[in-house]
Amino acid sequence: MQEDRVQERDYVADYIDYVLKGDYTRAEKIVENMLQRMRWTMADVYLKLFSPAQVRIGEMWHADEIGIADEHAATQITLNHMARLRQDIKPSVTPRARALVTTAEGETHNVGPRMVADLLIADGWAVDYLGSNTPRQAVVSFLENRVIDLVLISATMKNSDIVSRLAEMVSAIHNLPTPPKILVGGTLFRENPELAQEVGADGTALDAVGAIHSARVLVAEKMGNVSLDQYLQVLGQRILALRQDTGWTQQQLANEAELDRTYISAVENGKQNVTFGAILKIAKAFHLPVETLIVNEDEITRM
Ligand code: B12
Repeated sequence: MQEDRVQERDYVADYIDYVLKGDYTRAEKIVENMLQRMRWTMADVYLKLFSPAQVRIGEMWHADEIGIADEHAATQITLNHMARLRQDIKPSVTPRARALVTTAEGETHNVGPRMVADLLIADGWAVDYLGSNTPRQAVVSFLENRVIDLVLISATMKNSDIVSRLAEMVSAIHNLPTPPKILVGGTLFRENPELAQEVGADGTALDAVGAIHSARVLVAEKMGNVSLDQYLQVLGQRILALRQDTGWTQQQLANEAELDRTYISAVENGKQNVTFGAILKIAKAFHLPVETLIVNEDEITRM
């Protein structure tokens, strides 16, 4: 255990050394070693390798030990490694929900929010990532044109302008006709978690893994507002549309799915609390993967 921790520290030190020298390949070998030999998850690599390295490199710049160009070049290598790991994630066919990740207006620290966005993607979310420093009105307009379940806002700097603009952004988002939930995080909130409530957010979390957990909880709460009837309605309409596209009668679909015609009729009318077994049979009859028939909240709120 003690040895593992020493080893981890050594890897972080080596990784910092390589990225500061611009040695992408050796830095990549460390990442691969963590994933393959040490069996680390992507989240482990983000939190136990990239995060401490990023903090140390930033601190070196803040302490005048390296120049800003050295810091930028090193940070870019880490962002490239993250992009490479992100490429390996197979996006979910039926996303858990849709999230928007952004920073507070005026905030430029962008590695933390990128980590949060990537781990959400790995957790099966559809994610719109805006990077850093998007004006608050632009974020709100973006939300007006999309169905987003959760907005995650990252903030690092204590600057009072940033905090007040962030509170304004949160308030404008809450005033949207179908407001998404809002999670805030980053160094600012880690140091002062009560601030999350003060700016009007629905929650906060200490790190990117905590962010994923809180994101799931908030969206589950929001989903709780959607009734079973609404789910069944959307599912019924989807099955009806598929049947009509195929040119089948209800009886033909019933035969193919080995179900009763009256059952199919009730399903299409959103009146049947359909079992998962029946959904499987219907998907099979259409030669479609079962995910095609799983309804997510986006479609319900769009109705
Ligand atoms: C790296 C760094 C930089 C880099 C940024 C590189 C980049 N592209 O991001 C550089 C060197 C460029 C930089 C610049 C500056 N920095 Co700086 N920087 C840091 C440092 C050392 C680490 C930040 C970091 O990247 N951490 C690693 C990431 C992965 O962690 P994280 O951001 O905390 O994110 C994690 C969690 O918080 C969470 N999370 C993040 N976002 C979200 C969102 C949600 C919704 C949730 C739930 C969770 C979550 O998940 C992440 C992973 O677990 C911190 C000090 C520190 N020790 O934190 C100072 C620090 C943030 N910087 C600071 C300052 C002041 C600046 C400058 C303004 C300095 C200046 N005088 O110019 C400039 C800004 C430049 C500009 N043009 O705006 C101050 C902020 C002080 C304050 N509280 O106001 C700090 C705290 C240093 C200090 N002690 O004074 N900085």
